[in-house]
Amino acid sequence: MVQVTLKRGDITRVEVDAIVNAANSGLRGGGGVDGAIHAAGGREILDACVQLRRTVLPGGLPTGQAVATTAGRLPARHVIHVVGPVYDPVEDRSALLRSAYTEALRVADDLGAASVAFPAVSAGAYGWPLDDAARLAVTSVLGATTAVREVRFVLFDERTHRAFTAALAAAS
Ligand code: AR6
Repeated sequence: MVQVTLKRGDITRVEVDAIVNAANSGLRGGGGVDGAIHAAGGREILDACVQLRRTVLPGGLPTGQAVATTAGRLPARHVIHVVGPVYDPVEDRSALLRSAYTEALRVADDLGAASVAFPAVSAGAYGWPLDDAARLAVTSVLGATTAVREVRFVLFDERTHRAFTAALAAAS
């Protein structure tokens, strides 16, 4: 089974095989963790994203899906871009958030990645309530069938770290 660890910090500094980016469908960069990854990783990541849009993803990366690029100057070898759902208080979109995690792990398997770091997908600009985002993240990873050995959730602030700590305790 995959080993899950939690860490507070900046995902761009983490030395794992692949880090996951909470991207948008256009793959053109943005704010939050997406902005941080592009800023730290350099132009090579954006060039790879533009190339994907020109070739296999002309309509963009659909919500709940994942695709890999180079990690440019980052210590990780790959960036796996996922698009989490925008939170909707009326429509239950949790299956799409679960899918962002499991699809990222599927892409990690294709890459042969043994260690993967995730941010709290959809828990920032996309407005997902933090406790529920943490629960869905942890249970999706623990329930996934994958060859990835280590998943590290890298949480940017104390509040997010606390929510993930509680979710992991509840799931274990
Ligand atoms: N390392 C780890 N986590 C981070 C970092 C970092 N360097 N920077 C921010 N976070 P968000 P979303 C946390 O908004 O909700 C972008 O503009 C942040 O505190 O980055 O999926 C994209 O282009 C929060 O806990 O992603 C999309 O348009 C978590 O990462 C949109 O935002 C996710 O927040 C995606 O929104």
